[in-house]
Amino acid sequence: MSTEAFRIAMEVLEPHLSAGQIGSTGKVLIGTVSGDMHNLGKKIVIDMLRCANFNVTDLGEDVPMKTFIDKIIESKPDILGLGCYMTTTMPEMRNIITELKHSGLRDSVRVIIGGVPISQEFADEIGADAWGKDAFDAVEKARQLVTQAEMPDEKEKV
Ligand code: B12
Repeated sequence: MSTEAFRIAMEVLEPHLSAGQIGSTGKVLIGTVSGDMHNLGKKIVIDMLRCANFNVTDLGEDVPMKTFIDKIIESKPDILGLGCYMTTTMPEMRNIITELKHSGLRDSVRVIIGGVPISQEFADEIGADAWGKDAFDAVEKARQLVTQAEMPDEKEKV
């Protein structure tokens, strides 16, 4: 219920929050991994990213790995956001990062992950670039990832 209240408020606020902002902070492709239908947390993250002037494309829920790969090739995002909300769907995040490497795409996109069972430890384990603890943290980390991509010499873990 609180997520729905947040979203209804954001529909009113968003046009005002982004008014006057020029250009985009960065392009984000985001989705909930295959087998997982949860989306409330992801929606909050998307709203907050949009308020921070990120151009966000939401691929939805239960997104097949192939769709993530095809959309990365098609739209060349700066950041790939993966949401996962059950321990049973966590392995899919590792599969996607492995597939990015096999497809030669890993260096072209920064990967940020989040969701109830996700931790910094898990992000490190599967080779993600960042973990977003909550929506505020997600925006902060996304900003840092875009800055890193623009200044690769300054790359350090976020
Ligand atoms: C609401 C809910 C549902 C709703 C989902 C509605 C919706 N539209 O999403 C419904 C009722 C449909 C549902 C269904 C199921 N659920 Co459910 N669900 C929950 C519940 C109660 C809350 C999740 C939630 O929305 N939290 C609120 C949001 C705002 O928080 P959040 O997701 O953590 O998001 C924040 C951060 O994680 C972060 N974040 C989130 N996404 C992202 C993404 C990125 C990229 C980044 C950087 C950050 C980030 O920022 C967000 C905002 O601060 C949790 C229990 C819990 N307390 O977490 C169980 C829970 C996740 N569900 C669970 C289960 C088992 C199921 C079902 C399988 C139940 C069933 N037997 O059918 C199905 C799933 C079906 C499927 N294939 O997906 C289990 C998972 C257990 C596990 N193995 O890990 C949980 C943990 C409950 C439990 N304790 O058993 N569920």
